[in-house]
Amino acid sequence: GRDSSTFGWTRYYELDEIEAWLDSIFAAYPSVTEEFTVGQSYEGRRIRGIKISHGTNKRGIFIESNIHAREWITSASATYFINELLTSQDTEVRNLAESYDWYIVPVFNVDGFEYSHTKNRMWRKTRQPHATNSCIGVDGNRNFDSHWLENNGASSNPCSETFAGDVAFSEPEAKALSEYLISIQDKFDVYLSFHSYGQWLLSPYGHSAEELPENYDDLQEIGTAFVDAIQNMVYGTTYVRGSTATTLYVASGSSVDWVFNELDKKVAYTIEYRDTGRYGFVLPPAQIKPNCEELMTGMIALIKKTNEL
Ligand code: ING
Ligand code: ZN
Repeated sequence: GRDSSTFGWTRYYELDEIEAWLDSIFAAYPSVTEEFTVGQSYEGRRIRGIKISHGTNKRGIFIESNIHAREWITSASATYFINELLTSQDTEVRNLAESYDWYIVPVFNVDGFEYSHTKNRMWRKTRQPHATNSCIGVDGNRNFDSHWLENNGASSNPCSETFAGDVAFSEPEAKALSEYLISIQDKFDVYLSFHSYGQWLLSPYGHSAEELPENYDDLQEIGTAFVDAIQNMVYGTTYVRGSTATTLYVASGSSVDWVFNELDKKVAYTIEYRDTGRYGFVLPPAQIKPNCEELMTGMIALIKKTNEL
């Protein structure tokens, strides 16, 4: 329902419901939350974010979620994570909440997300029409200006699901996020991009399987901590960690590669949530909570290991 007091994690919500819940969060936690605006989508929606901060000058962690419209588990995970940071009594979660400034964008591709709820459940891209082709939308995670359209992992065909756009940052959403991230670049040093599905924790690079980043070993070690922590939970869910291009596929122009390469944020990951293909993008609502519990456990381990290295 529209009443945000009934919000939970036993079903998926539409954009207006998520936004109403966000408003209720800002109202309930005025001293530790702050709203920010990334920018405007093609269709004119505001791309909203929440900053959660328990004091000044904490290091920041940025979470971008639902860049791909049909990956509904990602915004459910982001709202769960926000709720945990604000309400959990668990020592490790409180420590996470109070030791960092959190910047979280629960629904980044707002136009596509709305379209996936109202018209086409399997929609992935943005919703900006092409100038000359009747196909609509760009893959937001191929539109960033880092090795843009460099290889076969991104397409120059407007009808492709991985269309990179006619130029880098052709999409107002990607352009706005890049500008927002530049504006706060000295305030954060960890970047996470939420996707589904496949149960992977993916580090840079996406653009090349031949080239590995200089801190690859550290990224692998942090990844192992995340994967092991989740494996040891009662659900026994197996995640696999590795570089994006060597573990999943080559894909250039992603937000994570751009943040890693252009903003020099050397702890940057893509999380690919449940499952491994049985339900795929249409993950049953009964799996939302288990998936989110795995995120909490994995995140605690990931941040802990990042601080050790
Ligand atoms: N997967 C990501 C995609 O954009 C990815 C994988 C991550 C590619 C980071 C490149 C860089 O294709 C999904 N499921 O969207
Ligand atoms: Zn995705």
